[in-house]
Amino acid sequence: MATSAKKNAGPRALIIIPTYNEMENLPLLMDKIFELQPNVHILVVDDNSPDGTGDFADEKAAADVRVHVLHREGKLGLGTAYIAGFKWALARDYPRVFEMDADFSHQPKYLEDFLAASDNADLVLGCRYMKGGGTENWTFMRKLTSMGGNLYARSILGLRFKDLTGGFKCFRREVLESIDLDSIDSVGYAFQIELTYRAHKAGFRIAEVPIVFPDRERGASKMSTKIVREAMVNVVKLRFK
Ligand SMILES: Nc1nc2c(ncn2[C@@H]2O[C@H](COP(=O)(O)OP(=O)(O)OP(=O)(O)O)[C@@H](O)[C@H]2O)c(=O)[nH]1
Ligand SMILES: [Mg+2]
Repeated sequence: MATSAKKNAGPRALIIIPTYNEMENLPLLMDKIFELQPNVHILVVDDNSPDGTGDFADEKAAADVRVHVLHREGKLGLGTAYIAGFKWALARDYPRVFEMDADFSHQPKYLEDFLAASDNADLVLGCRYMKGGGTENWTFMRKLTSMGGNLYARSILGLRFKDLTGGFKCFRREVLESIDLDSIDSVGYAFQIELTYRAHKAGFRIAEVPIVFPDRERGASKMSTKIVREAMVNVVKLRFK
């Protein structure tokens, strides 16, 4: 059948990678992704990285039709970078949309597991806190913050998913279409929690796949205590919205 053949010929997914100073990681990451998943597209959302990450992404895009770039004026935060990426994706034909960090904490080898799980789920979450998942090289404090944050969000929001703060996710486009993206105001971990909560509230099927999450080896972290505080406040706000 001509229509289904045409449908199958398109890319399997768009992978959105927000970047701020990821020159040490992005070239390696893109190569690895395409080595394992030649039939995906990548959208880099770069916030005018001083280290030239955006220029590198432009060069890649000029040479490879699978690569796309969104430039923003300055460091505007992870949440809004994803929202800009989601809108870009929805204006095109991608059946699935990934969120993925540039720093190899989200390992490309798991992409296939997400794609397989998304045959029977509308949203797939990469989960560190189930059999087969985990974290590597985390300090005790980091573990405590992450596990505590998850427990806190799960109990306040009444969700059964084990990893709500992770940012390695695969959405079917219908989920993103159903969410009023402009009404999301969280930026950090709260952004991840809010998207999953909204998908759950809207009745979408959510699955978790185990991932091992190594700490970043190259480049600098952009995580801050402000983001942890925002998550604590916004989870309560979400519950009563
Ligand atoms: N476009 C854009 N990307 C960002 C911004 N902040 C962070 N990122 C990117 O978002 C991803 C996650 O940021 P990280 O610094 O790794 O944050 P994290 O994973 O919570 O912290 P670490 O585990 O310490 O690395 C990376 O690809 C960053 O380059 C931002 O303001 N704008
Ligand atoms: Mg990271």
